[in-house]
This record gives sequence, C-alpha cells and structure tokens, in this order.
Amino acid sequence: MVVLVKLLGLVLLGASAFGQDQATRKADRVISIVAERFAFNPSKITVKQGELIEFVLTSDDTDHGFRIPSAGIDVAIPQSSKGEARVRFVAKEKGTFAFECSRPCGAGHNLMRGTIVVK
Ligand SMILES: [Cu+2]
Repeated sequence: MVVLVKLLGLVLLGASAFGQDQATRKADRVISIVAERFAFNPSKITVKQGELIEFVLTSDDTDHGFRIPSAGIDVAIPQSSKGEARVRFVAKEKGTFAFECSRPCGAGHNLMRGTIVVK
C-alpha cells in the first residue's frame, strides 16, 4: 500500500521534466558534483529516464548555487569545508537540461554551467 501511494505521488507531480522526490527510498544513483570558480565537475551528467537521482554538491572554494531552471530546483552550495547540499529528483523526461550556478561567485560566474542528459 505504501508503495502504491508513492507511485501515485510521483505520477501526480505534474508537467515538469523532473519530479521531486522527498521520500526516503534509496536513490538509484548518487552523483557527487564539485563546484569551484568557475566550473562544475563533472559538468555533463548522463542519467537514465525514471531513475531517482541524488546529487551531492560541495564547493572547493566559495559559496555557489545549483539551479536546474526546468525543474524549479535551486539550492545553495556551502563554501569549502562547510558541508554539502543534497538534491533528489526523478528524471521523468528524456532530453538535455541545463544547470547553472545561482550565487554570484566572481567574474566567471556566468560560465558556471552544465548539462544533464536524460536517456
Ligand atoms: Cu556563481
């Protein structure tokens, strides 16, 4: 029964290409991304449609942000040694989706971009 409710919950998340899943089930994939002036590493991430993805985001220098505009996701990445941010989502649609830094972090801030490819 619990499983059924959860499945319905995911279906009801709507038109966004990404469904947010706050549930406690284990992520299908955990992907670590390191932010630093002025890049994300890795900056191209390929996942499978339907997977529950968890990003673990850390910084090697100052405060950064992680935003996926098409998913309505925007979290702060704390500065180096001040912890991490975690974001979970379900890759519902195939396609290529941009992510970017969302905290002004210096001259190359606008270059801090990457893509998530859902296959
Ligand atoms: Cu930035």
